[in-house]
Amino acid sequence: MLTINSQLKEVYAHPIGRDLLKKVLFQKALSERIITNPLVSRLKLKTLPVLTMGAVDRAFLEAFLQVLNEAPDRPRPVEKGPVQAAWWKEAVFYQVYPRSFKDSNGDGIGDLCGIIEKLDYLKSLGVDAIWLSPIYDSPNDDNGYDIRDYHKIMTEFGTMEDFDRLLAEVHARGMKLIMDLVVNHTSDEHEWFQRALTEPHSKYGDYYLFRDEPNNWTSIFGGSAWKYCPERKQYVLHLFSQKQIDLNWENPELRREIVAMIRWWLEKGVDGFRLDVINFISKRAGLPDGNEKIGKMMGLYGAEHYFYGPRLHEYLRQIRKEAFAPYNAFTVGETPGIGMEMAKLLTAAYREELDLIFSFDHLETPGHGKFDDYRYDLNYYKEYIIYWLENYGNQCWMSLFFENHDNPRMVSKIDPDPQFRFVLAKLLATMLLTLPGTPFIYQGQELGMINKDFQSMADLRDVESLNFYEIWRKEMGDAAAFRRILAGSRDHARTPMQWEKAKYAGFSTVEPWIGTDEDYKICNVEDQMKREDSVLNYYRKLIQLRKSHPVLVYGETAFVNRKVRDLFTYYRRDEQAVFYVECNLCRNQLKRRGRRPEGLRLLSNYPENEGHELRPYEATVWRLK
Ligand code: TEU
Ligand code: CA
Repeated sequence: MLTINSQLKEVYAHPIGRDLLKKVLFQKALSERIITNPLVSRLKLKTLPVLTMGAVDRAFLEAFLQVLNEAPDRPRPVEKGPVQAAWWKEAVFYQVYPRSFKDSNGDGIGDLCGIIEKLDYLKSLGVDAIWLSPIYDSPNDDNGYDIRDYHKIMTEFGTMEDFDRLLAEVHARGMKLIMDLVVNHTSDEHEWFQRALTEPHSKYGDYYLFRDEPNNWTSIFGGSAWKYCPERKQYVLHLFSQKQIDLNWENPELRREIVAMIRWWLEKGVDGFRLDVINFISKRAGLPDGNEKIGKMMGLYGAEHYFYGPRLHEYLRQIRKEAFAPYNAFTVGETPGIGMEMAKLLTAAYREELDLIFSFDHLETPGHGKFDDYRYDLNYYKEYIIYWLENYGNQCWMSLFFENHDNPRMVSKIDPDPQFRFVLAKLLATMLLTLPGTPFIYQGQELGMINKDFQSMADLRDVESLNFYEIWRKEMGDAAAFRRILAGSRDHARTPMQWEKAKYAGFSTVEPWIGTDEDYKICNVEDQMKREDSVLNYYRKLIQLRKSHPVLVYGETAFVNRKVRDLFTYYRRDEQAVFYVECNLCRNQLKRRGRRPEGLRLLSNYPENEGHELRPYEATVWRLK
C-alpha cells in the first residue's frame, strides 16, 4: 500500500505508478531522468506540493495513489524465454474502413460487396488478415462505433448474406477476418437503452450508468460526459458522443449478453476481434469526481477512474474464457492512455487476457496532443521502439502501426514537403515490416496517402471534429479553431480510398459521402501497380521478404548507434540469416557510421546508392548472411 509518506522511487517501482509517472512526464515533455535522479527519487510524496509550488497538490497525489492501490496486480519481471509461435505474430494485418473503401452500388458509400471486389487486391499485397471497422446496424453518429443492433448489418453496407459471402471469400483466399467489437457503449437507439429508459425496473434498467446527479467527467468528444434523460429524470454516462451510452459492466447479466453475442459471431467463423476502447469498460465504483489537476493536464476529466479500471482484468478473463478461448479467437485491444506496464498485464501469455494491444504512446511526441500542429520527430519513435522491445518481455508481443481511422496520416505529420512524400512512406513501411511485432497497415497507407486539403468545416464529417470546432471557435476564433481541427481531424484518414485516376478516385460513380481532393491524380492504386518503384510495390516486396524470412518475425533484434541522432539501425538474426536495417530519420543527408555494410542490398527506398552518405529518409534492408 502506497501512501503520502512513500518515496517517489516506490511509486516508480510500482508498475502502474511507473506508467502514470511516465504519462505525466510525457505531457510536460520532461525527461525520465528527473525521477531516477537519486536525490529526487528519495523524496516523499508529501513534500511535492511545496517543492513543485503547487503544480502538484495533495488532492492530485491522493487521486494518483488511489489508482495504484486499487491496481494490485504486478507483471512478472521481464522474461527472456523463447517466443511462442502464433499465426497472428506472423501475419500482416490490414485495416479496412468500410465506409471509405469501395462503393459497389453507386450510392457514394463503401459497402461489403465493394470489399469483396477488392479481396484479390489485398491478397496480392500480401495481407493475411483483415480488420473491419464496425459494419453493424447503426445510426452513424460515430460512423458505426455507435451500434444499434449487434446482430444486423448496417443497411448501407449490405445484408447478412453479403457478410457471409465476404467471410467465405476471405477464407477461400487463405486470409482471416477480424471484426470490431464495440462493447464499452452502444447507440442510444439500441433496444437495451430504449428499454432502460421505458422499463427502468426491468433487467435493462441497470445496463447503463444512470445517476441522479452528474459528476465532473468530460466526454472524449468534448463537453460533459452526462446527458439528461427526462424519461427517468436521471443523467446517463457517455464517454464518447451523446448517442454512445456507456454500458454497465458491473452487471453480470449484461456481461452474459456480451459473451453470447461474441459467441454468435464466432459461430459464424470470424477469426477474432479488435476490442474498441476496451480498457474503459471498468469504471471506479461510485463514479467519483475526477481530479482537477489531472483533468486540466489531460484535457479530460475523470480518466483516472477508467483508464486503469479496477475490474478490467477480471472482465477480460471472463470473456476470454467464455467466448474467445473455446474458438481459439484472436484479440487485439484498443487501449488509449495506458503505458507499458499495464500493457504487460493485459497481454502477457500467462495472464490469459488479450493477445495484443494497441498502445498509442508513439503517435505524438512528448508535450504534444493530436490537435497540435507540429512536426513529428522520428527520433522519438526510435526511442519508443527500443524501450518497448527491451522491456516488454517474451511473454508479450507488440503490435506495430502508424495509422488508423482515428488519426491523420503519418507522412503528413512527419514532413509535409511533397518531395519527400514517397521516400518517407517507404521508410515507414521498412520499419513496420522489419521490426519485431505484428504490423497493421491502414487502408491507403500502402500508397503513401497524405492528409487532405480540406477547405472549410463544410468538408468535414467527423463528430469529434464538429464538436471541438464549436468549442474552440468560442475560445480562439474560427480561423485558429479550424487550424487545430486540420492538424488532428480523423477525417484525413476517412476519405475515399484512391483506386484510380478517375472521377471520385474510382471509389464510387457518384459523389462520395465525404469529399476527396485532387491527390488521387498522382496517388492511386492503378498507377502504382504499374510503377515498379511505387510505394505499393515497395510494400509488396517487403511483405514478401518478411514472409520468406522468419528471421524478420522471430529473429533476435540488436540495436546499434543507439545514441546517434537521426540514425536508426538494427540487426535481425537467427541461425539462418542476418539482416541489417539502416534508416535515416531526417530530411538531411547523413554520414553513415562505419563502413558500407558488406552484403546484399535487398531493398531500399532509393535506387543504388554507392556513397557514404545516407539520403533524406533513406531506408535500406541488407542481407549480411
Ligand atoms: O477510439 C477510442 C479513442 O479514445 C480514441 O482513439 C479517440 O477516438 C480519438 O483518438 C479521439 O481523438 C475508438 C474508435 O477507434 C473510434 O473511432 C471511436 O470513435 C471511439 O472508440 C468510440 O467508439
Ligand atoms: Ca454503396
